[in-house]
Amino acid sequence: MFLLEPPHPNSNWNEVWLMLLKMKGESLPPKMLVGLAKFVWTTLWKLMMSQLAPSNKEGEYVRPASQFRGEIGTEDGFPPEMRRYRLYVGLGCPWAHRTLVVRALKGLEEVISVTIASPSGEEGIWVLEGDKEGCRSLPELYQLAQRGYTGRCTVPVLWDTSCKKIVNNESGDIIVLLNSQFNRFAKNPGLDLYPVELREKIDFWNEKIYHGVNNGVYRCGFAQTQTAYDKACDELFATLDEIDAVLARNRYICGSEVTLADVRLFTTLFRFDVVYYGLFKCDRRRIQDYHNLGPYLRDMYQLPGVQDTCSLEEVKKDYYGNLFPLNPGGIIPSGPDIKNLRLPHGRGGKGTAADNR
Ligand SMILES: N[C@@H](CCC(=O)N[C@@H](CS)C(=O)NCC(=O)O)C(=O)O
Repeated sequence: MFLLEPPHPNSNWNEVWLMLLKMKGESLPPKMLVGLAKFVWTTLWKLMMSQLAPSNKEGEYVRPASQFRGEIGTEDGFPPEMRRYRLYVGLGCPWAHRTLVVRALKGLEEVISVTIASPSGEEGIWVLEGDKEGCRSLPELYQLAQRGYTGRCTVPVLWDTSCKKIVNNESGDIIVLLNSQFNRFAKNPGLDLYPVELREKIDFWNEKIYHGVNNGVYRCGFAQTQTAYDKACDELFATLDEIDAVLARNRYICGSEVTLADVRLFTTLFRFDVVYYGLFKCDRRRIQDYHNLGPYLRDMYQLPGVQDTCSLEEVKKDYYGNLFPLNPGGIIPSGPDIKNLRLPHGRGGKGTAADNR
């Protein structure tokens, strides 16, 4: 596309184009072929990465902030009601996956419906099939909620089916709302994943895990310079080592009970050996090789209802099939085998530690 329509008459593309025309039908000398291919591919790669992954001048990935941050149940917020809200999720997405895990743990399947969006490799957007609002894609849904919206159209979305509005599109907020605002209708109202007495500790770990691990794997995979990648990778594995040490003492991050900090960590760990290790170059160590993180991942996977929220095939298809600049051939690897996630985790006997910070 770019070669046929050079973007600027005086640009280097013109020279490339003329050279190609001259060479048509002849074989290129290897040095020229390599030089040409490198120039064309790196230019395209930079162009595509700037769209896929906004970065700062050091080449570090900078995640855009979520735009809809509404509340459920507060005075000026949206009222909690049975079957009023819907979650739009993508099964490959770790942020959306958090919302499905909390919905399952709290027993909110009858209360909050789910629409699954699929990534379109051709259009680079999330598409919807049979959407109840009549939208063909997520950008259409965002436009329905707010005409003229120009930000990114991301999953997850917590949607109000009554007002046709986006309540919230920040997974960190949505899981807090699901944990606390629908207890009247939940099957497991007694399960509190964000108890007041642990909030300080949970927030502390949330911050660390977000920066080092959840967003950390993206900072590795979307880095546009070697220095940016090295920094992200060092931080990622330092954080994983730190968490592994905590999990030697505690069954879960903040003690003996599962909390939102575990949910947030889990959805990244679940994808780690399968996509981040290879595609995002997070390859110093696999999760299953960690003494505690490996069994902990199995423990989380085996919590009631969690397994049903996990689709490794979709994860692989989504990342390897759609992140074109990282995997232009689109080949999806065959492994690894996830049967080991069903093996006994042996973590039931772990106690609580008074302070694991
Ligand atoms: N801050 C958001 C991030 C969500 C996010 O980045 N979702 C990705 C999928 S994994 C997405 O929909 N990306 C589409 C885009 O950026 O255009 C959250 O945690 O909810």
